[in-house]
Amino acid sequence: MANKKIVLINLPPCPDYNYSDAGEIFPHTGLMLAGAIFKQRGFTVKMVDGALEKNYEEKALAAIDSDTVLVCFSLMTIQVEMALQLSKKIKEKYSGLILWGGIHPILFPGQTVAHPSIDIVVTGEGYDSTLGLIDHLNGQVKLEAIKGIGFKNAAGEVVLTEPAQPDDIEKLPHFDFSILDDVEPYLEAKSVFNNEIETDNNEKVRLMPIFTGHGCAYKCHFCINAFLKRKYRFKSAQSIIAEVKKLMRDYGANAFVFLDEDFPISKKRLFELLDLIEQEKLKFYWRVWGRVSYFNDAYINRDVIKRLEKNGLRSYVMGAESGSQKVLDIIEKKITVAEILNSARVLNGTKIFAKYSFIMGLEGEKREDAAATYRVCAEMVDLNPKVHITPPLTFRYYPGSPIFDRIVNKYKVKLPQKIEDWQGEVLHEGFFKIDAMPWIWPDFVETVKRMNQYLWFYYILKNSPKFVSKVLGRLVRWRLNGLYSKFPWELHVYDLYNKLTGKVPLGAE
Ligand code: B12
Repeated sequence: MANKKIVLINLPPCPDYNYSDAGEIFPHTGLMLAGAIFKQRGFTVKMVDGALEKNYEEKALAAIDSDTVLVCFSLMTIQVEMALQLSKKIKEKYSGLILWGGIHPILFPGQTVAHPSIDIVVTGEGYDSTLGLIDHLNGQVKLEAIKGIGFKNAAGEVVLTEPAQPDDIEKLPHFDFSILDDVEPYLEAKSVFNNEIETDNNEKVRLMPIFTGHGCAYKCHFCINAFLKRKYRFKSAQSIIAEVKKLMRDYGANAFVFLDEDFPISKKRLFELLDLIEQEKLKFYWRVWGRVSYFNDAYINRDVIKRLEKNGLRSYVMGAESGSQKVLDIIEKKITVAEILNSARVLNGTKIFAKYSFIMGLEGEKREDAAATYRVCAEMVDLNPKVHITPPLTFRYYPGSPIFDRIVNKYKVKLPQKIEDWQGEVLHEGFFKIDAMPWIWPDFVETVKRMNQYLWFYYILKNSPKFVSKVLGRLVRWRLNGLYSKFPWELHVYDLYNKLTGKVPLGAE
């Protein structure tokens, strides 16, 4: 064999993926990390990316040849259907190993690897398991000696090996973009809001991701990091700056997304990063994820905001989760509604774009709590008309969380027992639909859908100067405050206007 080859396959984010509407696309984190490790150890690595290319199935099949020793997928639950379909096709022509990594195999390793088209699953964090796989591919160890995987033994029985150690972040390589055929399509900073990264001299944004932190220090009840007990580990400011400089030099990048659940949690690192940017007179733009609670006199105060802005911070993404303090406390988010509103207020008028996500249907949530969420969202738009609020998503229950076991047992929910059953109608917003959520109020799905449209409409009205918009704004605010979704005539009028003017409709039927 000339050179051992590994084919990595990233699937489209969902089965009905609309390529023409695609926003930002970054190369897949799990596959990029594994790819960099394989490449460092002498393998030829080829990435096929279904998030970019519609004909990814043909490309993947064409990439798999007689040199190929391993084909890898990494997937969420919503991608099971596509992964199964392609794995079956690959098995028809290729007798080597097919591996599935990512969140779905981690949640359901046994039933996943039981399928005949899947040979290996990665059951936890990937660094140690990837090194073990390399030894296996080099003929040095058997599969049973590799930590953190599942496979079928000679008798066809599923074997899950002992868990791997959590990744040591300093050992994880930075992404190796040379495993991609072409980096250019990933560099374009397409965003719902074109002005997210405001450049000083109107220069074109060339955006690249850098993996700067793994896991999270908080234990919010709803979060996957808490169930997986992923502790927070982070790369140093020095290592980040070295990578920034490399990517600026090699790819002409001028903006970076720091992939990290909570970048500012280490004050020391944040200030070291700022010191380095200033000392080395570096000019680049960046985005981080962080908590709403850091905007206070003792930490990110007015002076620090100015310093961050001057040194290129352009986007700060926050999980706000709920506008109801009761719900925030139940889920142990450890933030207050006042802090959510304050973060929107202090970022108003700066170049730092404030982005938020919310969740609906959390445990204990009542109709009035949901109304509080939309009321707070509207207040945030009042305080900072440029905020970006992702339409609230429905809470998902993952195995490992106490709430999941309680609900499944109490309501005798029948979970899919085979990997083939994790597709189609059983899914809602990317995970298993659990209808038995006792606190969910009537008309939840319909009301949330409609209120999300009204929230978007409110944002548009607030950013529009016309008098009629101000009047309509009051009406829409009234609807959001009270979850009044009946007779949505304003949405229909707005949609009609959009259709007549050729703009993108709101989606109100
Ligand atoms: C980035 C991200 C995305 C990205 C990319 C997805 C991806 N596959 O990476 C995008 C934007 C596409 C995305 C979309 C969605 N996402 Co998302 N997303 C995330 C997020 C925030 C981070 C994932 C990540 O990069 N983690 C860091 C890496 C290092 O960890 P990792 O992926 O687990 O990889 C490690 C191991 O698993 C292993 N590994 C993984 N792959 C491989 C491969 C090989 C070969 C090997 C050896 C090892 C290995 O090694 C890695 C290093 O330790 C997670 C939440 C989270 N905190 O994890 C949600 C999450 C994965 N998303 C989720 C969901 C539901 C979605 C959506 C379906 C729904 C939605 N609206 O949010 C949408 C898609 C719908 C659509 N219409 O587009 C859920 C998935 C739950 C599930 N059961 O599937 C999560 C867990 C969020 C949550 N808490 O609910 N998402």
